[in-house]
Amino acid sequence: MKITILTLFPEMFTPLYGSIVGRAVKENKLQIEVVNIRDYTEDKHLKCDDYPFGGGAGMVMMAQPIGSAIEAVDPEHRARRIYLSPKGKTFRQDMVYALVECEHLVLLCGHYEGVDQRAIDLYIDEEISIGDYVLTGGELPAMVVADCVARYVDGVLSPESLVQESFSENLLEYPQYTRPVEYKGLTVPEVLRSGNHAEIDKWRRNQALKETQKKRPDLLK
Ligand code: 4G3
Repeated sequence: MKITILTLFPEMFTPLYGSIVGRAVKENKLQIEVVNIRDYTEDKHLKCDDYPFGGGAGMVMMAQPIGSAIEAVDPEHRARRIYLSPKGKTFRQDMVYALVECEHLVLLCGHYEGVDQRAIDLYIDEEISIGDYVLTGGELPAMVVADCVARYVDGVLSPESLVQESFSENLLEYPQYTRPVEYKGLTVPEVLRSGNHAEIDKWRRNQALKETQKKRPDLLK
């Protein structure tokens, strides 16, 4: 799978090469291509944004550099082209399962007050928001989407952890403990040290249900 990120701030993506995503890239399980939109401007001063028609605060990213960048990275429109924006459909785990089936994802990061609508109308398949808040740019949302998708690329996570995750679908996680058995007077629940795996599974499922009922009752409806 290949993920192309289009941005005016390519240096913001260096952290992506650390950790688990970076390992997948090194092992050639995942390709990540970060492209500077500015490299595609036809403006002699390399300008990529301009004042909004109709007036108002802030700047709008121009359609031309974005259009040329997308035509360069996905000339035959084989990729799923996604724009990260506060107006998008709220990102959820079920969307990750669909996106991981795509051979090529193009993630467009907007800045300023957004992007000329014609770039979206002409080039974008889907608008995604990672949640109901506004950031200075779409870079952090693009990293969130790339990280979520990378976890499902073959060989990035162990099959066991993904199976575990699908079993506990739509429930919050049960509490986890590691050594020592006692820390500041708090002890690890006896059942987890019993070696009785049927009882352990039962306890965990019950904890997950209780946790969900308390913190996210909406998930049980
Ligand atoms: C477009 C995405 C982009 C219009 C982008 C601001 C939050 C999200 C931007 C606009 C973003 C999100 C850049 N902020 N919730 N900022 O996914 O007004």
